[in-house]
Parts: sequence; C-alpha cells; structure tokens
Amino acid sequence: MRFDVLTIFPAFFEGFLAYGIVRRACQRRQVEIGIHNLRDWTYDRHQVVDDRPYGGEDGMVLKPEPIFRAVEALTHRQSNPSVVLLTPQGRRFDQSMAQHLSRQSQVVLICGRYEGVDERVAEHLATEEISIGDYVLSGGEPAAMVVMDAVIRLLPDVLGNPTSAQKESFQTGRLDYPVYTRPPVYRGHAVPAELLTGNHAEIELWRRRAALRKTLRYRPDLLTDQTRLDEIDRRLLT
Ligand code: 6GU
Repeated sequence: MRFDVLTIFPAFFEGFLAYGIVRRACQRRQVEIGIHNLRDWTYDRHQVVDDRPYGGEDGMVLKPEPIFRAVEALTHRQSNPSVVLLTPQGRRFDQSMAQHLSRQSQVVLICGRYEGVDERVAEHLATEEISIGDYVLSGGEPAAMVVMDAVIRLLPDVLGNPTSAQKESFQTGRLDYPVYTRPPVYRGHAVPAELLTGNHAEIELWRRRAALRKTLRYRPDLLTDQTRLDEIDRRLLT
C-alpha cells in the first residue's frame, strides 16, 4: 500500500521514517510513504498556505487551493484513494479504522494546522475526517504518524509473527496481560509465582485474570460489550 502525507512540516517525519518497523517495511517495499510539502502547490511568491477566517476570530485557516491541487496531483483515480483529513473534529481513530485503512491501496493524509482547515476540504475532497483522541494537538503531523504506524503493522508480513497482531488488545476486547522478565525478584518485588511454574494452563489463567483486572481498572468501557470476550473471560468476570 501507499501513503502520501501533505504537511507544511515535512521534516517532522524524518525520524518516523528512519527507525524500526516503519523503516524496515519501507525497505522491503511492503509500504511506500511519500512526504509532501503543501507549499509546493502554492503559486504565489511567498508560498502562502493560510489566510484569515471569514467572520473574524483569532488564528489562521489553511486555504483550500493548495490542498485540492496537491491531492489531485498525488492520487490516481483508478486506485480509489482514501483521502483522510486529520483534525480534532474527526471520527475517533480506533483499531477497526486501522484495519479498514490497511486494506486500501492508497491513503492520503492531510495534516491540519493552525486553527483549522477550510471546511470545503472536509466536505468536497476528503473521504473521511479522523481525530486520534479527545485532546488537541497543535497540528495533524503526530496524528499522521500514529495512523501510519497502526496501519503499517497490520500489513501482511510486516510483523515477525503473523498471529501477534491478532492477539493484541482491542482485537480481543480486553487489554493485553502484563509481562515480566528477569530478574525474578527486583528490589524486593517478585514476579508472580504462577508465571514461573512452567504450567501452561496455570500461566494462561493468570494472564487472563490479570488482563481483565487491568481492563476493569483503566478501561471498564471495553467490558460493557461482553460479546467480544470469549467464554472463559465471561466466566472469570462473573
Ligand atoms: Cl488529527 N489533529 C489535531 N490537531 N489535534 C488532534 C488530532 C488531530 N487528534 C486528536 N487531537
């Protein structure tokens, strides 16, 4: 699949592309990522991408023309691209949206900036508007990296172990279980004894209980839909 990112801060993405899973996936041609400077689609001498909002108010708004031109230049109509506008006003991003995007052949990510983006981009150019959570960032760039990371790790053969992406939190309806490594006792704090028994049934039961306990404490909302849990989890909760 291919991502094209539209931003006024292309350098923001240098570290993201240079490390870890994302770098490896690009090298192996499992994903292509193009980072594009919105100013390249301005025609004026000062490459102006923003303007003052109609109706007054503080702050500046990203102009529609460079964004429309850029998206039209970057997309190939036959690839039926997803055009995603990243703003705090969008639909909240989750694992099912990551899965949906991982099945697209091209995704354009438009990073919002300043106090907003001319609404005609959301209405007449973007196919979806996405927020990564209920807080305000000063721009969509970190959100674009979040979306790409979540999607890229779902692509075929990107993660070492093919089942690992399926077993994770949000796929199973509960948070992941806690993990420990050596030493067995650190500053007087012992690793749970069940994990040292070598008894796989006992380890599995401990992991389920511990995962459900953490989910109840931090994300009880995940447990209101018990149809996503399996039979063993449902029994442990009652
Ligand atoms: Cl996508 N953009 C901005 N500016 N703030 C956000 C966001 C996006 N998602 C959550 N907060």
